[in-house]
Amino acid sequence: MIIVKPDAVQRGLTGEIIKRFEARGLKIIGLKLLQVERALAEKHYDVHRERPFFASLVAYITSAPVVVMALEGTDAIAAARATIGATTPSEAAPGSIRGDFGLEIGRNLAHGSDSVENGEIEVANFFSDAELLSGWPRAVDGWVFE
Ligand code: D4T
Repeated sequence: MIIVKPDAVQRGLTGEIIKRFEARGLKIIGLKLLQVERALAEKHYDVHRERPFFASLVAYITSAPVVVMALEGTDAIAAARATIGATTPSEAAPGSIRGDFGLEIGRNLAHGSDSVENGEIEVANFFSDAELLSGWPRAVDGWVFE
């Protein structure tokens, strides 16, 4: 589960960010623009509820539209998180989304699930079953997956 966060949408980086996951071979099975409501933001970041940055994190993610994306692929979690880069953009490797476009942790452009289990929970929080096209036959699959 990927979130193109409000700063990335506002900066016109949505296409650039989607492009990187697509080019890597990850398969899009869900994609939409929405404004995250406070209740969903608090649920999404529930593990950080007691942290001092929780309020600003919720304010940030609800501040403008986001683009959410459900992806499938080999080692999709590790691949997507490497494509996004380290949580603190000033420390993220050049070539990663955060390393190429960001500086501050509070404007770190994109979210990627940190486990398959959390990914499935997050996808269910953001998408209905009808909005997901798992298993659609992509023409290049045989050239991406062995
Ligand atoms: P997300 O969840 O946005 O993909 O980020 P990460 O997986 O890379 O990082 P995380 O879960 O540790 O943090 C979630 C979110 O909280 C913000 N944050 C985090 C912050 O503003 N200050 C902090 O000190 C930390 C640790 C940034 C990402």
